[in-house]
Amino acid sequence: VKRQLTLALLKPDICASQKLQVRVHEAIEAQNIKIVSQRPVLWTKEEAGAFYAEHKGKFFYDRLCGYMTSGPFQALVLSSPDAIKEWRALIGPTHPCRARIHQPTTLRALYGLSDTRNSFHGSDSDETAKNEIAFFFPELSIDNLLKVQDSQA
Ligand code: YYY
Ligand code: MG
Repeated sequence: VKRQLTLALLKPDICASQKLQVRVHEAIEAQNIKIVSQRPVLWTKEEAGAFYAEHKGKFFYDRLCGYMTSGPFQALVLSSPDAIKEWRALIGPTHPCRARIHQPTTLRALYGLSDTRNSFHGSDSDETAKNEIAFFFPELSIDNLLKVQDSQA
């Protein structure tokens, strides 16, 4: 089975609680999604701005960068046959209040706090997944990882 990689972030509010972080890892593994690599991150404003460059100028940009620099968070590389879609399906819609109405079992419905403090990030395409994995894990070779994953699957 061919596997796909995606980049997930467990944002600062999740990582403020060891218990929550463990619960989220369990939810990921319960979907048969593998956690291939993980690392703690603490961002400067500049790093937040570089990652969220596509949102510069939007009304929520400053509060988004403020949130993402408010404390340590966790970056994960996830692997499954359809990792990008599966992880975004597991986290649910961007806005936790909407998630609670329409998709109440998703992670943002369960743990998200507000439009900005929505607890999770997931890459939205193959191209962005590659770039975002390289952003947080520059030492990883994505091609090698995929080869290993495919031979294990
Ligand atoms: O991909 P996703 O995270 O679901 O949403 P995006 O539209 O890419 O926005 C990125 C990020 O920006 C979102 O996770 C929270 C924040 N944000 C916000 O603070 N307020 C909004 N109205 C929309 C997005
Ligand atoms: Mg997005």
